[in-house]
Amino acid sequence: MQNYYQPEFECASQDEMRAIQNEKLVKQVKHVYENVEYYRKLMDEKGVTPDDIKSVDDLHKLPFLTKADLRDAYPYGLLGTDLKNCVRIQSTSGTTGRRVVAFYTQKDVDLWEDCCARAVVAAGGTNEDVCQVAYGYGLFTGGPGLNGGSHKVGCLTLPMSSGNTERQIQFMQDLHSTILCCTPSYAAFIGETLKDMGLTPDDIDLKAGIFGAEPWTEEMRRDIEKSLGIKAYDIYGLTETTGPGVSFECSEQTGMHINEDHFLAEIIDPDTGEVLPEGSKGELVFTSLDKEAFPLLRYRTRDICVLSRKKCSCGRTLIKMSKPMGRSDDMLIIRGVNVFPSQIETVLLKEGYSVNYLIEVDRERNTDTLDVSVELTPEQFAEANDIAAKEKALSSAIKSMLGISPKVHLVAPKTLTRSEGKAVRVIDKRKLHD
Ligand code: DLL
Repeated sequence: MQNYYQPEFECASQDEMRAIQNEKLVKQVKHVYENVEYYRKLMDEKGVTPDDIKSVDDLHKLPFLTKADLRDAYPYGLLGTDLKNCVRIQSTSGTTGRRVVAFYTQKDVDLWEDCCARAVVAAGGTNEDVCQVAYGYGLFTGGPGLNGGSHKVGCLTLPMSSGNTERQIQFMQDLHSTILCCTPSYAAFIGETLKDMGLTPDDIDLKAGIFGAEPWTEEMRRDIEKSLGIKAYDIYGLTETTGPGVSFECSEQTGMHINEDHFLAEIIDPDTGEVLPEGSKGELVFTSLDKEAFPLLRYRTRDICVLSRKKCSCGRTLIKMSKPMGRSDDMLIIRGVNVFPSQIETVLLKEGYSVNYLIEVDRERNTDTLDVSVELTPEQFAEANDIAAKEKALSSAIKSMLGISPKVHLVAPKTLTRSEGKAVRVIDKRKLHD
């Protein structure tokens, strides 16, 4: 039987949803125009006024916001309300040189937690569950977001934060956790540690995981599901639009339902900005329909994916987005070929290797080099013979996927650094030289 947290929105007819969106959009554009000088200027430059926006059909008339705008307006330039009405900030780690600081009113926090609660219920959560939140707490949105969602559903919430993996497993056993929330790379590490501790999935009570904040492949999903004995659900979001819960997966596991009563989604051509029809692959753009404190309109995420309104067996009518393949700025161009790290991950897991890998790109004598280090499992290591032949075979499997040959290094177990949050699996040394 399917359960919903807010069926009136999650299962609304398309006409009902459109009416909600139209009404909210008109109000939100006025709110932004009146309160956010930075965006008002962009609208004025484009010659658009709030009166031009009468429904979702007029959305395309509004200007885009980009990460560069966020940098320009940092920290208060995109605030939509008085600072005294704000109760919280969250922020990104800023590892790629950008730091996003997002502001929330109490209402914003409340709606954000509702979005996360929808995800918890879609993963089978009820007030009988014990939900272990092992996303980082603090400025990162993962911990606070899922914590709030889990509370709203009435789960017993374990605010573990990430790290201290053996203790995570001990708590999991002692308190009979049934749902785990963390990044997929940390889930894989927890699965590996469980095994190292001489335990199996039968020794824990987990039934579901809610994993997101980074790209992960279907192959990785299957690995995690096996190592923890669970069903693994994807969850997506970004600090700019609140955090996790912009979209979430249901039992069908064929893409994530976007909470489109709060976030209006478009797909555009990243080069021209042209809005593309449903089913086309392109850059995801979000307009937040309710946010008071940080109300971004037509925000370009740089995430590449596809939208679909195909009927879903779970009964939800919310539009779905495919797993993002990675951000357009994560794409590597190696010897002129476009490479997404997820393509390499797919090959590695298909060939029976682990998710512990590192991609290094460099430039030698004006030619790009691609090195892929892959950790062997203890079993593979114990029976390892003819490593050179195995490296060659893996290199040609990657070549047939990408069209370019990497240098593959099969390395001993536990030699690559494990991740407790978002995994760093790519080092582009070319950027360091520039
Ligand atoms: O990662 C929010 C979040 C926390 C989502 C916990 C899910 C779970 P940021 O740190 O601002 O926010 O990073 C946002 O991470 O633009 C995507 O590129 C990537 N991302 C997030 N979720 C997924 C996912 C959080 N499920 C950026 N699959 C986004 C692929 C994801 N990429």
